[in-house]
Amino acid sequence: MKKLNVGMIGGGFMGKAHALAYAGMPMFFWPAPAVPQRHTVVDVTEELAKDAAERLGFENYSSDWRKVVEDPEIDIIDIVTPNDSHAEIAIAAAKAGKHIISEKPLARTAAEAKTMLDAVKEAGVKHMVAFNYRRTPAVALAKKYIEEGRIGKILNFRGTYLQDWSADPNSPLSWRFQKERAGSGALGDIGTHVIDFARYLVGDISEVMAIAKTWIGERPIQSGGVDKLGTVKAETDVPKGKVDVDDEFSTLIKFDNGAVGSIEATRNAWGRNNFLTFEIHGEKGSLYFNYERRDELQVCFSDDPSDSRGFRTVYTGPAHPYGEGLWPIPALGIGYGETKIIETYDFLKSIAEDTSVSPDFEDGYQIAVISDAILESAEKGVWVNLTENLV
Ligand code: NAI
Ligand code: SOE
Repeated sequence: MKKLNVGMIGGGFMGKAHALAYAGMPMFFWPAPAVPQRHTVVDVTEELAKDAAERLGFENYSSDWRKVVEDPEIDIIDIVTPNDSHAEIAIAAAKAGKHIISEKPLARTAAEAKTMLDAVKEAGVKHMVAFNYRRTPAVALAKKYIEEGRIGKILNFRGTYLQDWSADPNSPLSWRFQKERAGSGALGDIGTHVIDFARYLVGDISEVMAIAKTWIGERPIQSGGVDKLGTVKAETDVPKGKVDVDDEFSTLIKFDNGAVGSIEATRNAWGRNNFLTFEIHGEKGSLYFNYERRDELQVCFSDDPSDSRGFRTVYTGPAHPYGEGLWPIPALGIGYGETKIIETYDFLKSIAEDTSVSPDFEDGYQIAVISDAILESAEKGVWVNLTENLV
């Protein structure tokens, strides 16, 4: 069986999720299209990299991603670092002929994302951006119903991503609150997942009209590079630094195909955890998904008997997308790890079978164009047409 060596850059939260997926994928999808080998992990110091290798099961470690990108033994570069390093690593990896999976958002701006897209196209390597939530079986099932025409022509998409881990002003000023490192705030960090849903399920977005807000203007300065997502609070008397990204945004959207809708995201919504939802209304039915109940797709079809019409729950399992590899009984429980396992499966399949995979860097770039347009619209208070924002 074909083996593919992975060089993973970054050993934080996503390093853990991707390492789990490399280990677990062949256990779910067997025979695997190719078996990923955890070859080398990189972090910013030798100490952090060694620790990551031990924790995450990598054979080797390094504090120099450039050496790993050039290593002839490596087939895949996996970018799980904060957003400011995605472009530099991806462009070097493409030049070295490596296949690349990068965490989202692809880059801090559309212009930066475009340099990455150009590099992978030029090199002819496989590329994927890790919007893993679309690989939740219930989301893929919604896509299947839409493609089968089960809800007819789509009229409206309403998407949210609400969290509360940054609602406490004492949650430290990690890289996620710094424009230079993150690009934007809730928008790039979590709003992009909803934009990915909207494009995946409904189609291309043509115009946006947005508002954006920063509620907490400064936060305690954090020592160390890893973002603990508000789980570790700062001491009360540490110096504070400026937050220069959005805490939340809301936007109206128009799609190319005539559908309309809205997207909103915040990390300051007390009581909301991973409240990533969509509700889609079509001429013949509606679909509703909430990641906090990710085994379930709520469906209502207009031709259901009128005396029992209403939302009902489909629990995903063997009869649904990716069911052949996952658990044998519906509602046994899809977790975050499974979405990453499916993502890894699809990426390795595209390499082994020389096919395209999505979302790819083109999608990542288009999402960056939409994100830039949302910020521009929020600043100017006007509708922004996306064709004018292509780089
Ligand atoms: P994190 O802060 O937990 O970990 C980042 C790791 O990268 C740290 O270990 C840090 O020391 C290391 N690092 C930073 N610069 C580096 C460099 N130049 N070379 C090598 N290592 C470096 O961050 P987290 O949460 O893992 O986020 C990483 C990326 O994953 C971000 O782009 C983020 O937006 C994305 N993400 C995606 C999620 C998803 O659901 N798809 C979930 C969480 C994060
Ligand atoms: C923090 O908001 C975060 O880890 C995001 O970075 C991820 O993309 C999201 O899936 C979970 O929350």
